[in-house]
Amino acid sequence: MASSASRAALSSIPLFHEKLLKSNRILAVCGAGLSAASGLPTFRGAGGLWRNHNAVDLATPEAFDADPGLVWLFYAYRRHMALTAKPNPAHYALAELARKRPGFKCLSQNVDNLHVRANHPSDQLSLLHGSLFTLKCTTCSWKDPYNIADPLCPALAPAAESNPDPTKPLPLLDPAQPLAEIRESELPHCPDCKTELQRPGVVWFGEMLDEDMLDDIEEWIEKEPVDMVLVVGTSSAVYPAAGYAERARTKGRTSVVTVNLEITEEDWGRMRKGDFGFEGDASLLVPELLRPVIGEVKGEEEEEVKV
Ligand code: BV8
Ligand code: ZN
Repeated sequence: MASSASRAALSSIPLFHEKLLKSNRILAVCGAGLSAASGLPTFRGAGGLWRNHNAVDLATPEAFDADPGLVWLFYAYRRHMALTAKPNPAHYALAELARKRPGFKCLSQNVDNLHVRANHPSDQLSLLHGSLFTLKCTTCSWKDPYNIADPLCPALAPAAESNPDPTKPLPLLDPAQPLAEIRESELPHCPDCKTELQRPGVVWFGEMLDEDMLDDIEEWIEKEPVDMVLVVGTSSAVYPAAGYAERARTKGRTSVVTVNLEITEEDWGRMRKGDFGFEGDASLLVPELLRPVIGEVKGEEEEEVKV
């Protein structure tokens, strides 16, 4: 159990800045909490339920096979939300850190494309679980790397509707409101093999992550000791993402830094000497924590996304 003295050290911004200024090899592992301030729901808490479905249950090949219309409506809704959202100062701060620290690599579990829209250098960004805006064939190798059509097709138009009456839940989200049945023939099909359905280019539970990306990350971690790991807005419950912070730790050298709205007693108890914990909103904390290296974060203009 971290004593109050050590708790003070664990959450000392001046001590953190001292370590940051000496850190060249920095890894970040980000989750849904990073995009919370952009208005996107997280998986735990209220955002974890879509209609009366657990988001995690819909993010599986089994759910797609069972009801592709429902799963496509779920993803079409998240595409719409992510398109109408904007990167927040934490996304821009991490992008600026990448420009200022060539030894910085950002691993993100988020599929909302906000890192890319915040101009995060692509060679220092690994989107572990893919993107809502990549489309794939369920069967052949056809892929559309960047598609922001909203709605994607007429049958998915309910997901792109804005809420007529903000005092009431969006009908689409109201489990009491039955959903119009969507026939498979109405869903987007692969332009190559024509017969098979398109699917969102995200990694579903039980599916492997991209091998080349995993090898690239392993190589990066192996190359040299890591000075700091920033664990931002994640419940660290999904693997392999949740394993990277400790995987990158070199005893006595690496500071693991937790930035989260809620840091549990257990989390504090797991921290080691030289680690840090900062409790609060990532969009406020990350720019402040990185200021000695990145300066003031300006809400930069979004550049056209280049694929
Ligand atoms: C795989 C894309 C090989 C789709 C996602 C080892 C042990 C146990 C299980 C496994 C294991 N290895 C593999 C598994 C199985 C499984 C897994 O990890 N299961 C878990 C549930 C135990 N992993 C897989 O299936 C992976 N594939 O391993 O393949 C294989 C295959 C079969 C069998 C063995 C091996 C694929 C996992 C990827 C799944 N796809 N997303 C989509 O998005 O729809 S995961 C998805 O959920 C997200 O990408 C993310 O990863 C996760 C949600 O977690 P977070 O992002 O952290 O969000 P959460 O809401 O949980 O937490 C938010 C946090 O933010 C909270 O802490 C909160 O306090 C904080 N917060 C909130 N607001 C703020 C904030 N912080 C700061 N500021 C704020 N404002
Ligand atoms: Zn195909």
